[in-house]
Amino acid sequence: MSDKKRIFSGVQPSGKLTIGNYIGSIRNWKEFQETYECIYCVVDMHAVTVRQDPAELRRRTFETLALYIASGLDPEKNTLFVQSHVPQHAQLAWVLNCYTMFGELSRMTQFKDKSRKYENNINAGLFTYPVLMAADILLYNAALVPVGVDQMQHIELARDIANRFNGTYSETFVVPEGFIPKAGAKIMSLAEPEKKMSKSDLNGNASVFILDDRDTVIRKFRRAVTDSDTAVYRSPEKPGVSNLMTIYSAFTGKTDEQIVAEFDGKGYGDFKNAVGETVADGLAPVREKFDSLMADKAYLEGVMKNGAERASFIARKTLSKVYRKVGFVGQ
Ligand code: ATP
Ligand code: LTN
Repeated sequence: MSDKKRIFSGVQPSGKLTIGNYIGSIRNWKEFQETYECIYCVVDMHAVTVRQDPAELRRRTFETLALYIASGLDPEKNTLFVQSHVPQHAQLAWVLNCYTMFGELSRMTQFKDKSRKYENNINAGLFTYPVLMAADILLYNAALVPVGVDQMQHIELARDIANRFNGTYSETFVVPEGFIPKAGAKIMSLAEPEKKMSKSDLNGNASVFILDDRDTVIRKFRRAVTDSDTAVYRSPEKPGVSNLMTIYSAFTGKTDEQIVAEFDGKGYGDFKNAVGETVADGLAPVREKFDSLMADKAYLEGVMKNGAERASFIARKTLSKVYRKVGFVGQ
């Protein structure tokens, strides 16, 4: 076993992944593969906190794994696996539930948002979602958790749970840190730029999906909501344009000054076209790789199986330590 620090992160297979997921999360993960021991999970158990069609969930689980690989994660260098394949996640989550307060969970903004959105299905899993997430992270003693900014509150809670457990017993868990990308930690909706771009948005023009074809990507950017001005610059009064600048910068590496200079005197039409074409070009190789991976299910199954074996090795050790500390009789 290496003595590199560990990284853990995950994405729910709950819909088509957006460029928000890509820029804020997955595409940054490959940078860690040489310096950390990286574990990336497809969190299917989190996905069922919202109703899922079973056949679709199964297909999206494969798709999410394929997107991890297509985005540059090498399955030899990273442990890639599916959450439900490693039962220790649920087992640790149960124990951690007993070290998490009702009040803490009630304050989670994601729970409040999702309760509003799915008012007919405010189930207990939706409420304890952050505890399962804490279990994901603590099971592997991950030091760093790369996520978009919306997940920071959950990571803070995972830290509190780890500290509480460590304080009650003795040093058991590594207390994890969140890692937010410098740029693009929160990509906003193209239709309502005050809202986060989300894979479950019901408005088809709000989100650009990683697997959208070229014409669709360009069309969605052309329709992006901006404002009545024409000048391209970043400002709190221009959330739509600012968001497009963030996306353009994420795909080109250009600074705000360079973008402002590039579109000086050109207007929004040219700017939106340039963003659309750049994003479409940037996503094309990911889509190609994705298509070839999806054509080989057996390969993906092999990656999952191998990943689950590697993950289980660590997970079993942590869980048995926890069971011992809380006083369960060993077998
Ligand atoms: P849902 O709409 O189903 O809640 P989501 O699009 O928010 O899903 P998640 O699976 O919850 O996606 O998140 C996966 C990762 O992508 C997380 O690290 C999250 O922080 C990041 N992420 C999600 N949306 C964005 C966004 N708009 N900008 C930046 N990062 C994002
Ligand atoms: N809740 C996360 C997905 C997730 C996760 C994790 C991320 C589940 N478990 C552990 C990082 C580490 C989200 O992105 N919505």
